Amino acid sequence: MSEEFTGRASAARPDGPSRRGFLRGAGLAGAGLVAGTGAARAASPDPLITEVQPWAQFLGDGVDAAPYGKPSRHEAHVIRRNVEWLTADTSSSVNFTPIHELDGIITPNGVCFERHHAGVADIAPQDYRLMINGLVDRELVFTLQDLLRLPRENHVYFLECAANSGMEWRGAQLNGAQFTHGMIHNCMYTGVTLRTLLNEAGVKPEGSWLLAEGADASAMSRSIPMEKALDDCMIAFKMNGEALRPEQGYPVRLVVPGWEGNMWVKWLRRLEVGDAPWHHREETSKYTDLLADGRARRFTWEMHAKSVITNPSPQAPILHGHGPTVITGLAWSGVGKIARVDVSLDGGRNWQQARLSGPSFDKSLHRFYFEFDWDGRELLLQSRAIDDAGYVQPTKDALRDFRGVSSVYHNNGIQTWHVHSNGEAENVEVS
Ligand SMILES: Nc1nc2c(c(=O)[nH]1)N[C@H]1C(S)=C(S)[C@@H](COP(=O)(O)O)O[C@H]1N2
Ligand SMILES: [Mo]
Repeated sequence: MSEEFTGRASAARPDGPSRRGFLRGAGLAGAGLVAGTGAARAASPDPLITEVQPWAQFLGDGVDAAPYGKPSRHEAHVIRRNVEWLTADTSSSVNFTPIHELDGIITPNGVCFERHHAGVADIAPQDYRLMINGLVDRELVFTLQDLLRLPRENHVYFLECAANSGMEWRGAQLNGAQFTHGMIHNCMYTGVTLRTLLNEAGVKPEGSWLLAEGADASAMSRSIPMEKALDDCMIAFKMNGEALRPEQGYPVRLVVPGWEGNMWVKWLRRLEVGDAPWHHREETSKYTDLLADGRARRFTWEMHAKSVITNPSPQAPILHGHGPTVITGLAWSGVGKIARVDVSLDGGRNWQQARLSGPSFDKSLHRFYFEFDWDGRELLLQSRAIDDAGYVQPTKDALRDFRGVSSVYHNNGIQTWHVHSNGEAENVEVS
């Protein structure tokens, strides 16, 4: 067996690396660098380097300790959180993704925000059925096994609740990116396109709308235009490689790329083809946008380009003091890809282009970084997303001019964090 697997038992070796030896090594490595960022400190005596630590003196957990792994116990604060006063009851409520603790573009399954209207339905895979009826040549019922016989696709998409940032319409309210922007997650979905499914049933020529219905007590019936259904919608049974979580609609949910979250029907049980949008139920008809003049917009399905700086932010202050500092955040558009993200340190007066890193998929989160040397100055941090259709994320005031402040939904205005000289950040607005 290799040293790698047997080395632990002799970890408390008396001949461990001496401090002198280690520092010499560090010096050599340092000499190879042309110019550092200045992010590291100069080597100096530190027991965490020079002393053998407990985790190297004893054997750790074996391979049977965690058959399904969990994050390090030191990451126990990285959890979904809800806002108690927001809803009367947790089964018709929402919690928020801890976006200020994540990086890259994929949301880990255990922290994908949840939005339920009647709690989580518990469905055994053998009891799962999906029916297709209405204006079709053949009304069909699929079991999960039936669905697994159809050609599959993989796609990474964000799901944003239309109410994300909805509490911010009248002014800065919730102090944390998790709460202002955390009704979003981004997963790789494995499933079958609606095109494939509907072809099995054969849509009649007059079939122009699709009603999607969930198996939970809320049913969450949603009307989707056939054009969208046949374009890029899919049913998914896997997220990020594993079965959907119960919270996300196990065993099957609808994926409606780029469109507001409420259409992504979970615990999907029926697709009915019709020739008009269905009458929306009372409790769901509130998915409209009230305009400044009192009229309402309906069927505002697309999620427009938006971004937020996740670090620093109120729950994630700058802890390392002055010097090299990484600003990072997320940008997305329900229309396509993100072409560019700009960052402002002074409340939108001056903008500099941020660096996108990681895969750039259609209707997916994009990760951006902006590195700079912080001198301790107070900052008014903002980010501005521009998508590949040329749409520029608006300021909150520009949105209000058009939409008023009576809306709850579709607030994609530019977020401002006021970073104080001690590194703490606060949700504010600038005009
Ligand atoms: N069956 C069913 N589907 C549903 C809901 C629901 O309550 N029941 N909530 C919708 C809403 S409003 C949103 S924003 C998304 C949330 O998906 P998530 O829980 O995976 O975050 O699911 C949608 N699909
Ligand atoms: Mo939602």
